Amino acid sequence: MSGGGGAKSVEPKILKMKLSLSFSVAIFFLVSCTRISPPEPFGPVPSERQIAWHQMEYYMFVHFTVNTFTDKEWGYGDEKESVFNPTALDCRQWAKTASEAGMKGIIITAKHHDGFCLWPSEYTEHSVKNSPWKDGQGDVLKDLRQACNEYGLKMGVYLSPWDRNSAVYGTPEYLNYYREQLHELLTSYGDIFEVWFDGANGGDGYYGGTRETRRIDNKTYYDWPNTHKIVRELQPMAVMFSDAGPDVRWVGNERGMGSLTNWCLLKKDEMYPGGDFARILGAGQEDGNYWVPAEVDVSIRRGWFWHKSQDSLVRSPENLMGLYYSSVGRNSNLLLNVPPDTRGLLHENDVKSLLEFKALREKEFATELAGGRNVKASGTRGTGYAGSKVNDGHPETFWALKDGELTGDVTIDLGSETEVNRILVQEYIKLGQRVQEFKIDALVNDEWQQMIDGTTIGYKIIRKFPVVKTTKIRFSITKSKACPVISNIELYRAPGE
Ligand code: FUL
Repeated sequence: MSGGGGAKSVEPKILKMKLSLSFSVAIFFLVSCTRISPPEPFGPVPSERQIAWHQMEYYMFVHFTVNTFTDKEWGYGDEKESVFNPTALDCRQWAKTASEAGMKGIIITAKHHDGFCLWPSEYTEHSVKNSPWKDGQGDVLKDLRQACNEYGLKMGVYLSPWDRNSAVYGTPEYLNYYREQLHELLTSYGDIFEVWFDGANGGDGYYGGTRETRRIDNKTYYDWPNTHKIVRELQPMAVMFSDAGPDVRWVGNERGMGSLTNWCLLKKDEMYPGGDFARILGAGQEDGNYWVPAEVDVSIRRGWFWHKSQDSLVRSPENLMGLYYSSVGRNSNLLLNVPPDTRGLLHENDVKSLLEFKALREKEFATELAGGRNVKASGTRGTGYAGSKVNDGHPETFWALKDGELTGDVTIDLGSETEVNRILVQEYIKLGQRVQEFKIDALVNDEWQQMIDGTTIGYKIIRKFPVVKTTKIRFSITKSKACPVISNIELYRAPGE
């Protein structure tokens, strides 16, 4: 009997357990079914190729051609092929330097305005094939490809539309010539990450011996849309650069100055390479209808090509650090030109400066202070979008507010008094560029002190402020086009200040 009584008292317990289990399962399903969806993308968003480009941040420009040997910046187009005779050309030295300097790729002047081709193009005699270098058997593009592969770098090409050597420049026939050359470059040298089209167009030149001035209409002559199609077809992951994109835009100056307010947006249909748009290009256009981020192209020397007289005028590591803040620190990529000399090598002074700049950068950003710290947000979209997503180290997670909530803040608790003088912030750009205005405050003796009054963010900004000893840093969005979506915040105490 007692056994029977015992069995009776166990059954309700099992029933209870079963009930509570099914309750938990129900809750679990309810929670997973009501999973909060991320904000819808707002405005133009980057393509996959543009996202890959943003992540490159810093890479090398290489200006090298007959000008290197004639001490000119713009060759007239009548230079003899025999002048191109580097004594120790070694693309591996370029790539090794780029890699050690922390760069992610190299873009080379396959052809500059003088028309001389660094590869043995089938369509002209004006190339390495008629130079004494390697008895005319050399191909700089091929050597560079191998070197980039060896050092894990991406490769890009600059094919100048203006060609002061070509007899047919200025006629419709030149377009065929230009496109055949583009075809050669995009089919013979592996994956190309960027194709660089500059805006210097027409003027005097050799032009097959006529030695005259030829003007073209920037807007119509090159029929850019059909040239762009060739790039898309042959290298779908390559971004195209020019004053007006289509994928990456010029920043509007060659001094290395990105704009503090920098929208990745542009009304590119209203623009064309070589047009008069420099004033617009720095800041981009808040109401732009395409994603066209800025690239800062600047040289480590005064000139784009190597000149002996500039060997002592190489930018210092500190100067390069300044360029880094005014480019990568301002939502732009940095394309830093380092021109090889007549040996075909990057000069020792340039290499030294680049490597010291790398060391300086490492010191500047040696210890990240926000990671893993407690973060309190003024609000959140809900589960999965908490303030703590800004310092979890995952680029794919983000803090987001509810649709329609356009302002808010996150406060990072540093745990104890800590010195800070740098902040890095990233929007989750796959959902568009949203923030119009933000502020950074530091808590000092229980009072908030404003350190930065900023505007746009985008892919990444890095901002300096005077050293502050603080327990908490507050990042506030005060104006945004749509609910803000912030994927990353980092804090640093850079030395020496
Ligand atoms: C410009 C050219 O005219 C310069 O020589 C240099 O190549 C610079 C990067 O682009 O359009």
